[in-house]
Amino acid sequence: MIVGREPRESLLAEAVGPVDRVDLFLVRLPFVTPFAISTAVWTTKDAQLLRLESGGLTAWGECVADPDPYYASETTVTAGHLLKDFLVPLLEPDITVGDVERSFRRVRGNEMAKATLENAVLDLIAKRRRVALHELLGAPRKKIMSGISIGIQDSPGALVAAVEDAVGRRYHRVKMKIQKGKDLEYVRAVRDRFPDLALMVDANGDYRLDDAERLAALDAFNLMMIEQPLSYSDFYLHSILQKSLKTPICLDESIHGLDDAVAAIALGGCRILNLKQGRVGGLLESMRIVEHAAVRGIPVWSGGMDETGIGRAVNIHLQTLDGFTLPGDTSETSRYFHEDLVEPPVVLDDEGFIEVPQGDGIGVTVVAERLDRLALHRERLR
Ligand code: OSB
Ligand code: MG
Repeated sequence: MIVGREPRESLLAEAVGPVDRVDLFLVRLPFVTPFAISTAVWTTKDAQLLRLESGGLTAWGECVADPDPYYASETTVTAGHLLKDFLVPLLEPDITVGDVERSFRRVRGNEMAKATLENAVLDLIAKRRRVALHELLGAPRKKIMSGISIGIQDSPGALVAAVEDAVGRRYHRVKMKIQKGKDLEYVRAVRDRFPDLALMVDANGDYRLDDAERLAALDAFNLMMIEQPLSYSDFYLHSILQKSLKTPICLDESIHGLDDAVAAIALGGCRILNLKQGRVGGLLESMRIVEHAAVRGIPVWSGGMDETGIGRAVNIHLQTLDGFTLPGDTSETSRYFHEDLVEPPVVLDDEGFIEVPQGDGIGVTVVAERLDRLALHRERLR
């Protein structure tokens, strides 16, 4: 396995170097169609972007926090506050990547804000070394698998139509969002139409342990997994629920770092992990989780947060690591946005695979004119 300790240790020892200028942008990109989960409906993607400038190089980090606390407790505003007042001030010229992580430990929680700065620092270091981000992480170039997350629809018929479209585009697996009452009938409609489709559901915590029987009824549909059926902060009740389900439970919201992954796996609270690098504080912590899960035989896949092309590129580079054994929530750009911030867009090849962007660092370029037009707010931090 290439994913090992050595590249990470040389990476941890690398100096961040002088950063000449730091800017924070709040952008808003309209979605092609609204995206509904059990707790929220989003019509736009709002994101904080952090830009570092150093020795003629420009590096980016995208924060995955939403404008509301309906998926996670962090929001665009809290992340902006943490970056401006606590995290960016820690960037001293002589600190190393390892020092950045260590200095972050004093700041409790706020993993999404931390990941934003870490992403930008790693993009900068990769660009300075003139390597792609995946090389910096120690993984060889490869195509990655695609997957699509389909929001809650108004009727089973509308859902089947959306799944038909996804299958036609050759996505490797389809995830459908469910909530209490919009579950069995919807899953049955999709399963009847596509008996062999790699299919899973995501409840975003809409159920309680009392609903165990209703959830067990999903066992009849040969789902790959049920993602986050119970509370966003729980592993223990998930471990009880898992005992009464044949379908594997996958945790998303509950996992904020390696310690959570260790505990959830040890308890039997999940048999699969959705790893969102932004939710666990960045790429370095993601690498630790991937290694730990691999040793425990727990499959890992990369989740998504409907990112712009910046965060999407990071997720793609990350998935070149061994240990990402299942298709993730990485879809083509055109399913989210008519116009993204970056070039080139993500596309699927005719077998549904995604190429890692070419070029140094994240390998995509932010189009200045689009950034100007789509920014709601900008602030120079240094
Ligand atoms: O629960 O995985 C989730 C998007 C926003 C917030 C939470 C989730 C999602 C997705 C979409 O499922 C994943 C994507 O296409 O990026
Ligand atoms: Mg989820």
